Amino acid sequence: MKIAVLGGDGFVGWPTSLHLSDRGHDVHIVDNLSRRWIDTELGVQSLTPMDSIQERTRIWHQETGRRIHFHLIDLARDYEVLKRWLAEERPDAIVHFAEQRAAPYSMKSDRHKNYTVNNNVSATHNLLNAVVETGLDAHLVHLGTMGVYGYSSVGAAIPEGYLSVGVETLAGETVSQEILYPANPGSIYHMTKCLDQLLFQFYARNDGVRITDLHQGIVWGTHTDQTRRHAQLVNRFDYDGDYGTVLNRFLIQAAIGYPLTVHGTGGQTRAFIHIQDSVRCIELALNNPPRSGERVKIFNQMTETHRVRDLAEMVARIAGAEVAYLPNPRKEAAENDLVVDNEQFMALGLDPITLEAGLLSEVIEVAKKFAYRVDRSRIPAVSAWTRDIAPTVERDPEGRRLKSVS
Ligand code: NAD
Ligand code: USQ
Repeated sequence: MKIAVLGGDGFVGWPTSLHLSDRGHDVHIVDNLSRRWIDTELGVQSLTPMDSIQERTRIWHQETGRRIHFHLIDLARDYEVLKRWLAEERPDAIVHFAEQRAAPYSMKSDRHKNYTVNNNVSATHNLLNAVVETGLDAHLVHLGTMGVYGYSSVGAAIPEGYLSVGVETLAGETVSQEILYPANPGSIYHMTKCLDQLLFQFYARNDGVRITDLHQGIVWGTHTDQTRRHAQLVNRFDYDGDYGTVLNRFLIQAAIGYPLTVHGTGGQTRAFIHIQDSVRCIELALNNPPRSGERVKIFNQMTETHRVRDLAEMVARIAGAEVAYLPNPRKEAAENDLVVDNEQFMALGLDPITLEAGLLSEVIEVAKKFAYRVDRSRIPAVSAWTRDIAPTVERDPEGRRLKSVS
């Protein structure tokens, strides 16, 4: 298949592009490199030294003989360029990663809220609009989030996208309907993914666009089979307070002897998936497209759930680290249970990689190798969800006073 990977320079997009290219697909990365600019804005860098996208694709060609093409397009702002590109290239499938994906970054200031909404919603709408306008019958696979549901399972497993409800009619009968599971976003970023869902619902029904939405949990790990092949194919690895996600942050913190930064009681339960499984799931989704006219196909892309404090304790045990319980910069439930249905990927043959000491240690080893690149002052999470919360998060676990960057 000819596959466009939008956002293919990012943490999940890069290993996905390599995996699909390795499987023999003709891969075209479209990216505006905004994530690299955000590193510059925040004064941080990936823990791993990342080469330019052109250099990365050159090394991939040198190692495998396969070509991955790169196209510099801003999906949110260059609608006409995107439309022309789709009309000329006519991909069979499109994988859409190209959004601002950090919840803390989206809550940093009014400017960051505006940027996240404008970038994410316009990128998704421009894409759908251009697919219809160019008459393309490409299967669109979007990376959504578990966060569209909120994180409470109210005593029942969270289903894959849709919920059966009984509606009482005027005649007193109960009619059953399937609706999108009620959206309950916890940040501006997560809210944009809820808005994306409505855009997908509309375009699937109105124009017959074939869409799969993957409601993904928190991705952990760094290497996949393909990124291991050459030092310059290494994946990006975020550790800072805005883009680093919880388990990867704990592993890096353990590697450099920084107390593990648990927010609040650590009673938050979240869904997780290893980066290798994430790329496998995307391939499975690409191989199982919906028909035109079918409703949006929704998968829960996660393999296990864990409580944050349990993860911290596990990492502390493996690596001999300390755990710091800190004021929570976010507005979120202090404790929650989470049970999630992921039957569809299991039925398609996913054999999950679950958390185990060996894999966690592998990530700690990568982190130790690049520990010299860590700026410890960028570890604390200082983007507060509200003005009331901000003053409570101004000290880091090492007791230093902090100032939020905006
Ligand atoms: P990332 O920030 O590393 O990658 C996103 C890529 O998209 C970047 O290369 C960026 O430059 C590009 N991009 C952003 N806006 C763009 C635009 N307007 N035009 C063109 N390119 C643009 O993020 P990631 O961690 O790889 O996540 C990829 C997707 O998966 C996101 O949509 C995210 O919401 C979703 N997701 C990620 C995780 C996770 O734990 N990382 C979990 C669940 C879902
Ligand atoms: N947390 C800590 N300590 C830290 C960092 C985070 O206790 O140092 C806590 C947070 O308060 C939160 C939980 O860990 O309760 C998860 O935070 P996170 O930053 O790992 O994940 P989140 O903000 O939800 O976002 C990430 C990705 C996002 C994706 C989402 C999937 O950045 O793109 O959509 O995971 S999910 O969480 O399932 O919605």
